[in-house]
Amino acid sequence: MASKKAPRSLSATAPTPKLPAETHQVASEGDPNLTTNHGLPISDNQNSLKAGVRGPVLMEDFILREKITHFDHERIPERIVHARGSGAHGYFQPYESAADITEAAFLQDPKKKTEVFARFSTVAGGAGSVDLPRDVRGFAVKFYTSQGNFDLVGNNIPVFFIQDAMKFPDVVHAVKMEPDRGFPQAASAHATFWDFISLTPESMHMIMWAMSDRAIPRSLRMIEGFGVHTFRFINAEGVSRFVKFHWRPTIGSAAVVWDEAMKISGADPDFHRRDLWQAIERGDFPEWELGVQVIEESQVEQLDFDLLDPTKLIPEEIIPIRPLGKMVLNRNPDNHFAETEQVAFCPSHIVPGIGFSDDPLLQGRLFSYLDTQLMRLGGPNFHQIPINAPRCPFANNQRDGLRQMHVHKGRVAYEPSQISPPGAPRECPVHGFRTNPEVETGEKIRKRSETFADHYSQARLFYRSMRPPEQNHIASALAFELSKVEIIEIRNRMLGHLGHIDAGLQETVADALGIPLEDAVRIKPAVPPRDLDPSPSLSLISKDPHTLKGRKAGILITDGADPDQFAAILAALKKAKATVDVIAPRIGGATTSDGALVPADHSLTGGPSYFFDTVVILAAADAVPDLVREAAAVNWVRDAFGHLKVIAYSPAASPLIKAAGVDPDGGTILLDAPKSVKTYIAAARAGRRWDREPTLRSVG
Ligand code: HDE
Repeated sequence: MASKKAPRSLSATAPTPKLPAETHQVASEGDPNLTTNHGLPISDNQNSLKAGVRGPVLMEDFILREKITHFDHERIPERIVHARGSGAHGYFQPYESAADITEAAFLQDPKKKTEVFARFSTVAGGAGSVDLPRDVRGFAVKFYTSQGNFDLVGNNIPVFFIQDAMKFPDVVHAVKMEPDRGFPQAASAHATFWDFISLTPESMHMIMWAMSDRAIPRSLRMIEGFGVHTFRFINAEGVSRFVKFHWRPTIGSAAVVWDEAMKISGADPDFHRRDLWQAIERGDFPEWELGVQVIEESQVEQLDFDLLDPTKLIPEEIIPIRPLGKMVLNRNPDNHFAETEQVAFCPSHIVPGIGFSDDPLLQGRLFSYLDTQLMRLGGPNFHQIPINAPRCPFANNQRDGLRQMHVHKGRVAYEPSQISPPGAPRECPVHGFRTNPEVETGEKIRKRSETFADHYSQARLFYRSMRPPEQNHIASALAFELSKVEIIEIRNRMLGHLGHIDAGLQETVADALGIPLEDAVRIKPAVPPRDLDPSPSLSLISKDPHTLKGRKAGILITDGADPDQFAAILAALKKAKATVDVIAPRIGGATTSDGALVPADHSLTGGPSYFFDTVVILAAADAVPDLVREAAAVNWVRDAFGHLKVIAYSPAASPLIKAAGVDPDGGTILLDAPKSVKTYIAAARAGRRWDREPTLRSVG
């Protein structure tokens, strides 16, 4: 901050200079002095003040005390849910005007970009937990529109565990680490979660999603996002329609397999955060298309469920998604704490043209988020933190409070006023936000609507819309999670629910758990489940775009490898738009047969094959015996095969392939001819070898 010279004398006619507008800016680059927080230049930042070089530290050391005190206060309460998040800046741009359905300013002009900040998160774990637990992912976007901030605070799953906000603290307490023992961290595989779930039939649809591959995404760049609740769009004529928000990644969605997720969590707890950061740094900007399912008021009665029930979705096959525009994330945060940690999303932040529905879960959220930010960010001025501040002008008569950063001028902080200066803030009847005028009647009552009572039909719809590998994964996930529940009655009760979803699923899980089917608790559904038409658009495998774009290949290379083969593979992968990392037995790199050094991105132990979507092994005959003896090398190949990846290998690497127990199939490509590079790329593009899975795992 540029220092200003103090006036020599102060008098009634020469008032003290006023504070510059941005007094909270940190020092600029041209001002290298290290100072205390109060501007005192510091002469020594290495040593505390002591009585003699070997003597005690003096209480007088106000510089040490200021530094340590600040440090002691560097953490704020973490979010009770969604504590671990990764964020990025970017913009949203509409494809065309959506004026026919909404007057929201940011959806009118295809030439206008609106700044956004997105934060992706896991739900159950703490801020320092891992990126790849089985969990829902938060997908929150703040649009800094010309009419104020619009926060679309969604998840990567379109439905939720519960129907009423009253149950939220319960479901969260159940999934979080158990309060007496303080574990497990970031995991739903424990008794309290399944105890609650097995007594909460409305959660069954969400459970199918949470046990599916959606809960272990390959990358944050590849998750879909959903507003979950039904919202409203209102156009300039005041016509209101219901909408459901959808985000679709333009590179498609993909997941890891469970064994990979567990291994990645150990090898790189920041797997997703790093991936997002690196993609943006290299200019490979993640993109999502925003769309809405639009439901006319007249269509509501035709739906076979209640639009206000957040445990239900509308299959795209019934109401297609209307694309609205694209979000591009093109800038990493400058500071994780200042931006990603302090960003405060509130579903109540909406703009003219968008409205709420009476979904009781949404209604509860409208209260909860403001309340949590007051606590988390220390008071009512959190909107002044740069990441939260609207980019459009904002003014009102709210004043003071903890952490007030603005120096409001004048004597009038109210309205109406005869003496307020010209330009003082006034309400705006024309452009201002107006609540959609809905007629509400009814008795005051604590009761769930009967239209919310069908808890199994859509769980069944989801399960039956999955392809066989995806169904197997759901069964495996249920068996894994329930195997961690030591209370037999809870397992048996869950089995009872599964019977209402799908008899085959119930049987597979019972078998995997080693529980006789007769032990399943008999549960009487409030409404008997129905068979709905499957929705293929819910299956990730059915929608797999078969691309290497945005995917990552790992090339394991040894000394003496063929440089031409390396160059050919590298070029082909890059042409297919994959990112490539090189792995060598040692981090110093590998020297190919022509004496050139290929630098390594990872050593063998630092770059396990589960970091990559597809792998290549380019080994020279001399180097292979060492690899075959090396557990890390054998596991590298064994894991790649076990995780259903396409593997290409030079003929000399065959003994390693054999040592890893690989049974060659269409996904193992021997690089024995120039055209085999092409074969490899085609196979890698097709993605995981689902046909291999039944040969490797009993459930999947
Ligand atoms: Fe949240 N939720 N939530 N939630 N939620 C929070 O707000 C809450 C729900 C979601 O990256 C908290 O700032 C209640 C559904 C995301 O900062 C808290 C209910 C959906 C994020 C809160 C729900 C979400 C949060 C914790 C039931 C998907 C992270 C810290 C009535 C549509 C946003 C905070 C970020 C965060 C309350 C249910 C999404 C405590 C009471 C449904 C993505 O206020």
